[in-house]
Amino acid sequence: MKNPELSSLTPRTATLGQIEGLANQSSPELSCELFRLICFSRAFEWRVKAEAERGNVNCLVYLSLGQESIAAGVAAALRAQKPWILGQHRAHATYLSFGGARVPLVDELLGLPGGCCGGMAGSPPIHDIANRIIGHVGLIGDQVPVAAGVALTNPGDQVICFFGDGAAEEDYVLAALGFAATRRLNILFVCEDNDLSVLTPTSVRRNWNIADVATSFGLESVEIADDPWLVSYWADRLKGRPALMNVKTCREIWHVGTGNDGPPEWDRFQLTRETMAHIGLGRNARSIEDRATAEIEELWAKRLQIQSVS
Ligand SMILES: Cc1ncc(C[n+]2csc(CCOP(=O)(O)OP(=O)(O)O)c2C)c(N)n1
Repeated sequence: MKNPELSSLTPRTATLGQIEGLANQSSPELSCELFRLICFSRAFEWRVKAEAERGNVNCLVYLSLGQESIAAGVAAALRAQKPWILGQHRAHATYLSFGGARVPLVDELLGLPGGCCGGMAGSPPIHDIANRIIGHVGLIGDQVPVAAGVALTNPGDQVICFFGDGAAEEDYVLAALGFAATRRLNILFVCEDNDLSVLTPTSVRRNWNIADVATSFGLESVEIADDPWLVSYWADRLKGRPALMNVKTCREIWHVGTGNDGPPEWDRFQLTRETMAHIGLGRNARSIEDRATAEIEELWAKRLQIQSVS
């Protein structure tokens, strides 16, 4: 039972941690890159949804639609450093934003042998070791202690570990945060806080805040909304040391599968489009959207052809 008086959970708003004028002060290159990564992930996800509904994708599908601005923001800030990436089970946007090979991802979802898990696993354990993207294994939050191991054995490399607000409650996740703080591991932990563990809201599950816990361990921590400019700003500032970002976001699609229960609390994509127009990049944004749609069409058409003859 929720007892609001005892709860230190931060209220969910689309403007949490907002920095006035941030998008305006960002370079047009950064803004267009953020928007490009977001549009590519979204076009990919809508295609997965369509192909699942047509019966061409039959595996377990976890969509990150609505949450893709987080991966985009972190990737735009840190991808050039060639970080190690540990994603959660809902990681298409993470995989794509950090340059995971596209064809093996599509093949995985289509059940083709060229898939990154031989076409046998679906969304959860997608990985691309050549690009330092390590797959999730199945226990929620299992990637967090693995991230600590990767950081311990690769000193000097940046490690970025994504996990959900539900995973944040696992004992091994909390232990790994403490270990990272103690050993000063170079890990940026990113909690993709969509407020839901399957269907249960955070306020029913706990009264504590993961950013407070991380701070108490000695990690630098922030709590923000999923504005891509803000995510990018903080990812850049928190790199190179043990740190945590708790990013409030909205899942547009069911926990698993492709249905939805109505509009999300806020529509980050529409807000991002509006910001692009506001900072004078509306025309660029439209052509980025069109290009993403065309790229996805080309990518999927070829693989679907192969699936149909195999
Ligand atoms: C240790 C463990 N407990 C339970 C599950 C079942 N399970 C799979 S996903 C999930 C919810 C995860 O929520 P969260 O970490 O917030 O990520 P989200 O799905 O919201 O992105 C649960 C409980 C599991 N896979 N592993």
